[in-house]
Amino acid sequence: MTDVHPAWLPPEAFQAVGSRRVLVRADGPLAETVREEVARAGAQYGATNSGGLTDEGPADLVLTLSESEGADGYAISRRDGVTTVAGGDPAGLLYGFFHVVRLGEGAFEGDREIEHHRPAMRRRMLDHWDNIDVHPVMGQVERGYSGGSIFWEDGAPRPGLSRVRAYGRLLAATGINAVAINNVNVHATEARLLTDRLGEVAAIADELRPYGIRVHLSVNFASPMALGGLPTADPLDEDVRAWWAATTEHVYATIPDFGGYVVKADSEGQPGPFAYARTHADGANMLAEALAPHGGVVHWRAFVYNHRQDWRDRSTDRARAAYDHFAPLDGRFMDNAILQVKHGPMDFQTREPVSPVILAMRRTRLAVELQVTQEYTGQQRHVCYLAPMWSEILAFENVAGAGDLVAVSNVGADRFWTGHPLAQANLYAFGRLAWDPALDPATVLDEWMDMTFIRPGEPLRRALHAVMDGSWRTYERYTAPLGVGFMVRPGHHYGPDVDGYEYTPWGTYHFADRDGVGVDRTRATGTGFTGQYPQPWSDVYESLERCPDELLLFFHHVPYDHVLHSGSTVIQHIYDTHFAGAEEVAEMRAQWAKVGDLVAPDVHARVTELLDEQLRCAEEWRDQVNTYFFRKSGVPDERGRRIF
Ligand code: GCW
Repeated sequence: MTDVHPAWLPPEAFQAVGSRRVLVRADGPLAETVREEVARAGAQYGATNSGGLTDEGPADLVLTLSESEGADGYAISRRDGVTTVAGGDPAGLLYGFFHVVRLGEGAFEGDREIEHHRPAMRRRMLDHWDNIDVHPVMGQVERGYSGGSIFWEDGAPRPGLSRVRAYGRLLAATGINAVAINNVNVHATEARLLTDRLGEVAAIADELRPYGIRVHLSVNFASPMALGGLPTADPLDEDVRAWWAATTEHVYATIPDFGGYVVKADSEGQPGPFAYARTHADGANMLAEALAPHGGVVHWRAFVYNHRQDWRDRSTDRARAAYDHFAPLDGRFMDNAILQVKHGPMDFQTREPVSPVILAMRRTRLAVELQVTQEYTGQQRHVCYLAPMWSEILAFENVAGAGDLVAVSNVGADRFWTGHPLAQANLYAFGRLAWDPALDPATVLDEWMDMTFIRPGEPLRRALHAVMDGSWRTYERYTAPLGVGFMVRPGHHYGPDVDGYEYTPWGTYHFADRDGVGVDRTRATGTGFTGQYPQPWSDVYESLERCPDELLLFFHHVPYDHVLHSGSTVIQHIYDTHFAGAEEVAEMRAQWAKVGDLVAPDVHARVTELLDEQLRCAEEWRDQVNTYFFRKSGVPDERGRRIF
């Protein structure tokens, strides 16, 4: 435990609070947590006669309750030398406390007009794709790049679950209030977390509860058969419904504040309602009904598509699948059934349009799903600060109005939590943007570095911004061009392989030939996917003239000499961005090399090593993509750079 990196909560982050007199006027478990936090900080930094908790005034910081602030909300103000945090409820008190921590000394200076803070999303949730067992292909954490699970080791809960509470604390400091602890691909061992291994879930819930985090569980749709011995999992079968009701009741008897279920059904081989000719509303509502009496919710994933497609069949378009399945069901889901939709229509690519499902389901509760784990964005070997991408997504139409924001966690048993130390910023930023989607990514990065690097001086601050601010766009430049996606090595998805998925059953094609590249998803001549968008997007994406450059090849198949809005041809754009992307990584590496004296040696060494790998990999991407398109098109680089 002592060896684990403190991420954004090093002891120094508590210096300002720890050296003040603090009065906590509230009761209950979360108020107790705040008291413990204050006491811990006070023990470290309190002046002998004034630090830490005080039972009655005078105090420098008063934490109290005020219902008018609403669930999870708080107000912060300062006058006459007293900073006041008023939480709408005990959770709000906790979030208000961490706000004070973020402000540091700033929380105790001058006067402060009252500010009200309320989360935009009611549920701010991380999904772990953790398994108990180590899966032969996927490892223990599916798409995990930070070592094993923080929950399980050697087939059993980790001794003492010691990192789980620290994890909850880190998450609470960003505003996260829900965690699903196991993989949505629910294998045989993990399915039993619902029944005879429920005690393990309860133990994890006990660790997270003090930080206001509810535990959710991924369940297998076929559980009534696999665990209950029933002959069917048909959602309309009475015995199946009774099994779910009884099983769920037992879950709540064990974990009264259990959050609910997460379900991946009829998706990449997972069982689901289609086997019984039932709809996904039937499936989701069955679980919603079992959960409703206990106040739980089901997150039902919309990631349903044909993963055994024939690449020769040009009429099937994977991007269309979720909308085709779910849009007709709008209005048919129960209130506690939340449709969880990946942010894009494909699969967490570096650049995708917002999924039309999110725009279409006006009568269904929605969760938008992001991927903090960097499956397609460099697997935590590359610096790729994702907040700029998420803010673009959240700023689009009604996305920020979804009630829930969910993301696949990037955390594991690694001592830096996230493999790449700088990937901690993605976890931090996810929580902050779920709280307030309008936050500026660079400001969030400042918050993160102020705590993590203890208010760094200008040189380090500038270097971190130089390395991180533009890293998502840099990554985009050296990987698949203009929104076409994939081009990754099949299976593990790291590094380039332009045709790796071209003739596979996965529905992920770029259709490059000697004349051009891109997927025609227009209504006029293509798959008709553009028709799933409301206006104006339906026409914007349909039109070759109006479609944004960065999504051009997602929506259109164009000749290599097609001229972009930028003035460049598609082929020259491919060359230019790939040379630029690799050069930018070299520059990031140079920036980082300069701050060796300003960062803890272990952090500096790990990041340096990873930047070397990022540069190697970016050059490999550059050379494979450029060579591929040069060979296909025969068009030379205008600037005569080396293409192989
Ligand atoms: O991105 C894909 C991943 C799978 C994952 C799936 C999903 C958990 O490659 O590993 O399975 O998405 O989101 O269900």
